[in-house]
Amino acid sequence: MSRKAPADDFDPADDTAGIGVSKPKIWAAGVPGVTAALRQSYDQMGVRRTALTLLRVNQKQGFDCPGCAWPEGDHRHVAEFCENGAKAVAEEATTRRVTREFFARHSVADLAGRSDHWLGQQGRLTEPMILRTGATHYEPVAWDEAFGLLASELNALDSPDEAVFYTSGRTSNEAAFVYQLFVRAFGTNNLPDCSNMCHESSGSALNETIGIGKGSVLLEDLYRADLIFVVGQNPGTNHPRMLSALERAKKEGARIVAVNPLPEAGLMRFKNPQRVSGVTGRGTGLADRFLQIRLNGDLALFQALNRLLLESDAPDALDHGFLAAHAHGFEGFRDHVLGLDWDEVLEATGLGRDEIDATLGDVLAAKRIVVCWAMGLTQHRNSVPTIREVVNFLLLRGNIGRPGAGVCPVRGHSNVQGDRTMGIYEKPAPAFLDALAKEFSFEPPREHGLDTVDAIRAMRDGRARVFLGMGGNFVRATPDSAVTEAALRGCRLTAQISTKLNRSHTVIGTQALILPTLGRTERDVQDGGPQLVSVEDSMGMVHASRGRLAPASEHLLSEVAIVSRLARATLSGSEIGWEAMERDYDVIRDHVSRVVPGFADYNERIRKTGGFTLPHAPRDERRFPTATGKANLTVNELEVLRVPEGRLLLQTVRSHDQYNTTIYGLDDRYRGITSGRRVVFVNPDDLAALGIADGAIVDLVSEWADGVERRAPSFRVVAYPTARGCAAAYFPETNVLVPLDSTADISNTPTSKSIIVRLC
Ligand SMILES: Nc1nc2c(c(=O)[nH]1)N[C@H]1C(S)=C(S)[C@@H](COP(=O)(O)OP(=O)(O)OC[C@H]3O[C@@H](n4cnc5c(=O)[nH]c(N)nc54)[C@H](O)[C@@H]3O)O[C@H]1N2
Ligand SMILES: Nc1nc2c(c(=O)[nH]1)N[C@H]1C(S)=C(S)[C@@H](COP(=O)(O)OP(=O)(O)OC[C@H]3O[C@@H](n4cnc5c(=O)[nH]c(N)nc54)[C@H](O)[C@@H]3O)O[C@H]1N2
Ligand SMILES: [Mo]
Repeated sequence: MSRKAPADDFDPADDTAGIGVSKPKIWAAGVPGVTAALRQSYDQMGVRRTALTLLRVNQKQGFDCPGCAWPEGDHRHVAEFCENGAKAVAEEATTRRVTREFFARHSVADLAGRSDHWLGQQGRLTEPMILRTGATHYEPVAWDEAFGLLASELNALDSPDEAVFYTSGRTSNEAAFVYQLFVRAFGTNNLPDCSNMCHESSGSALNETIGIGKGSVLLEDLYRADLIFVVGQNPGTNHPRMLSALERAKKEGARIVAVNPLPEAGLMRFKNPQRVSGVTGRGTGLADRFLQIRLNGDLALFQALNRLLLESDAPDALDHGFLAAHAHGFEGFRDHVLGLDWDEVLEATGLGRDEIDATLGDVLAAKRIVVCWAMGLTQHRNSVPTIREVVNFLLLRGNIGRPGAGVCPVRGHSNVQGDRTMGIYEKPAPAFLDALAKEFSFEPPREHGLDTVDAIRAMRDGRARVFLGMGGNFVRATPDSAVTEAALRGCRLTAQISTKLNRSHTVIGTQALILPTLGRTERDVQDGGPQLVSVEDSMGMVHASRGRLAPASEHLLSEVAIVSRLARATLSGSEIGWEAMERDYDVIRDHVSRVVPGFADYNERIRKTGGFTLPHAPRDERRFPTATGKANLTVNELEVLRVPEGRLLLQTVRSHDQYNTTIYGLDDRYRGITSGRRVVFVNPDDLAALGIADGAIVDLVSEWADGVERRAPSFRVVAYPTARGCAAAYFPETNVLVPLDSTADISNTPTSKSIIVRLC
């Protein structure tokens, strides 16, 4: 077997050696969840700090959990946190520190050889650091010098479009608003963000079909639904609080259909750790029906359901009144779907016709239907058509714009939706730019900027030379690791605004900066006094977040302060009131209230308990602000993704012990994995057909049109009940396998859930 090292990994063979494998779990949370969370919290921050911090998560006067974007209900439990929220908090509130002595001890080359897990375990960053041209070690730098360097490199570019300004979705509304303002005042729309790799496909599909790129349901709608689809999502790990909502929905009478190639523990059965019965009892069976679909089979499934609805002789199969009044494109859609080929449907989905017919029975019995989804739908080449077909499905029975029904893309990062609302977008709407121009008396650039994939191409080709990251871990989250690493190394300067050490501090340009910042859990005090920030959850609810802990170091600046000072250093003579905004975030919110629709009286409403809900025309008024003025039914071609003989379709997923590129630990409890991450899950029948033994060590090699060999070495094969032909392995170790040019049509999202691989 080949041992060619990937561009960026520590010794993979060591990692594979100690992996333990046991039977996957069929239920989620309960006692092991709570104990696992508390163990990690005590470990990172001690008992007293754990109690103080975790009691503040998602409380009405507390801070917003940095774990995920699932909304908080009105009736919060005393401890409205979940195992993985607790881990996210512990990761940030840790008492471990990365100091100047640490950087003196470890050269950049040394750090680059460490695992992601090790880097994250070192603790919080404490002061700004610089890597000067030709140096081997980071050294401390004064904030002013750091801003001066960034400013001079930015101003030395031939064009503002040679700079890339990335954002990860933890950034508050206030920081996001000043950041995009700075970037546009500097002169570019190069604002790629993690959304480009995440729910961009949802935004593209929803904008076109219903006129707004956001979900149309509130928590109450889930409780009123008769039928809830959970498609391409693993809430037991990634949105644990959603399980409580699903449990309640079931109690109120909803049926749940889970659509997934993997029988994820949380979808099958759930024990609620917030209730005593959940700790001791058998828990709630969640999914009433589990459709074990093949990867990328969802367009076929929903189109098949749509065909069955069109052909059904049940009198209320279609909501004719709704379609006549609110929908556009029915005839074209109908003619297309009636031509659907059943053989292709069965091939693409891997499901039996009886399963699809039975699901139609669920659908016909349900007056109100919600479809929830996450990365399983968004990271394929045909993701936008797939999500459009989900919208078709809901529209046919009038399931958008009434209680208990609608689209529910479940967002990832805790403020990824708010960042977009605040203007973090490479393709800003003209109306947004007009409002910005009017409010701040400047002419923002109109030309579209670079998204994540195009930003990598631009850096690779020397068209972009300065990179600034507002949070996140760009080099590790992005596809085609070898290409991306070379792209960043080609920059003149890479700078990261971060809370924790990560790979993006070690794969760097000629010069590099680490700009350490406050996290959600910490007090943010400016000259104008203590500040609050705000975030928007997955359901368009905006609420305040107030950190309570003392900052990890006295040298940290808030994200708002960093942007404000950078703007003053870079934009000489700028007439925008950067200092006033930094002094008092109310000033930022006043600006927002005049620029962004839905934010009138922002300062007043954000201080009301529970915050406020943003308007959503389809949800609130059954109004669809699309090009046609109606909800658009669309025609989506079904192309079956065929995998050549001897190959598998690989999806890259999260383990239970990670937050994107942050690795909390090396176990994936629900899937029965301990002490390691380099595993590839394969159906036992596929293993038999391939002649590979359970437990074998293999390399994963991806095969793509460009003929380049992309290899991730040394994975332990785990026989696992995944759909036939479909394998799974963890990201980010497998990002090296995702070709940069393999992206979703329209949204340009990397196809992280459908990579053709061979095991060798
Ligand atoms: N603890 C924790 N919480 C998190 C995160 C984290 O890393 N850790 N990340 C946050 C972020 S940014 C995000 S975006 C979300 C991600 O939340 P998820 O989308 O739940 O995350 P993934 O691990 O990518 O899981 C994708 C799921 O879709 C299924 N799937 C894959 N391909 C297909 C397909 O073609 N069809 C169908 N039907 N299913 C498919 C997989 O089997 C898996 O269950 O979670 C957020 N919350
Ligand atoms: N192969 C594959 N690739 C994927 C995915 C996949 O499923 N498969 N998923 C994609 C998805 S959905 C997403 S969202 C992206 C995630 O991409 P990113 O958002 O770029 O990555 P994260 O790992 O969430 O970023 C973690 C870093 O953020 C910093 N950080 C944490 N909190 C804060 C804060 O409050 N402020 C600041 N300034 N910094 C902070 C810390 O330094 C930490 O190391 O990855 C994408 N990449
Ligand atoms: Mo995400």
